[in-house]
Amino acid sequence: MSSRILIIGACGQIGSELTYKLREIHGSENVIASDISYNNLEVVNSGIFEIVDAQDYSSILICVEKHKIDTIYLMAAMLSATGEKYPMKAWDLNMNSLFHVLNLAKAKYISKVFWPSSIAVFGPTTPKDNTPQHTVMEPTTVYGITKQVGERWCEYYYDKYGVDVRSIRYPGIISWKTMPGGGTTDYAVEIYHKAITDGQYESFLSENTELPMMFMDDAIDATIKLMDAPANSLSIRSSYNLAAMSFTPKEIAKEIQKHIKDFIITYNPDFRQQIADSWPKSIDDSYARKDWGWDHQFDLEKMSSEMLLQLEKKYTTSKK
Ligand code: AKB
Repeated sequence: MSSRILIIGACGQIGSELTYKLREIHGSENVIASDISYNNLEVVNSGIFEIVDAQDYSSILICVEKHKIDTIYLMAAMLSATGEKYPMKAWDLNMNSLFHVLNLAKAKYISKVFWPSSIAVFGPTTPKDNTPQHTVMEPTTVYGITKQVGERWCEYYYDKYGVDVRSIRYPGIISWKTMPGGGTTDYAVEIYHKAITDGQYESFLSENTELPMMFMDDAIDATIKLMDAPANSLSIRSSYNLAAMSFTPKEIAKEIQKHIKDFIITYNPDFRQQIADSWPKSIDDSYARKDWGWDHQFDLEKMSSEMLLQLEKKYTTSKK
């Protein structure tokens, strides 16, 4: 029998692409997309869509019962930059939604949960290079605090109640279909759009700020691999470190210039610089590679070619 899947936060950057991929694998009728509003019409019109408020237990439960859901991907969250502007809202959204889904699993309405964590769980006291799976974690953003606390609760629900919850610490995710919103790594998506539309980009991070990043196809592949892995192969029930590449604004600009010769980058760091400075430069993801066979496909060069090709097509079609 195919899984019956609910994606909460399906209109967002990762949720939207996860919806498309899971529908390819499990069939459109088995994958229900949901969000708080109809803010991504491509997703809304692509299959079954429900309005679900991630902060309202009964809103999720009604949808779970109506569609006989057994697996939830909880993709709704407030990210690092927006979280600093609205600390209590970030805390409420990120924590309430997680508790609701974990409690649904504890009460056996569903049997499996995916919940994304982030490199934001790390802080200024964490070793910056090749950051290990188990290390000092003193996050300084509200978003990072919610992710670190969330990881502890995931492990707790697994240990105490046998809840099959699985998680990845995503690095910055780069994609061309849906824009990210409110993150510190968003510059690495904006830069490709601006390269095509304006031939220039003003970076809100300084030129040598190195951060761990990943192309969307790899992020989706990792998520599905982790969810498909046999439960007894998983040694981490908090959240897995995951890596593909690391680069700086200067390095990504250089790569873009190979395709768009006259592309210009300027730097005007804002409050997000401090957030980026608190995060690792690179990640050791050997547990993910050993436990469930993780391997990335995209480096900076391959990702840049794909981003520019797809965005070029997208902007040309939208002009017609
Ligand atoms: C952010 O920048 O807040 C996110 C993340 C690294 O989790 N992209």
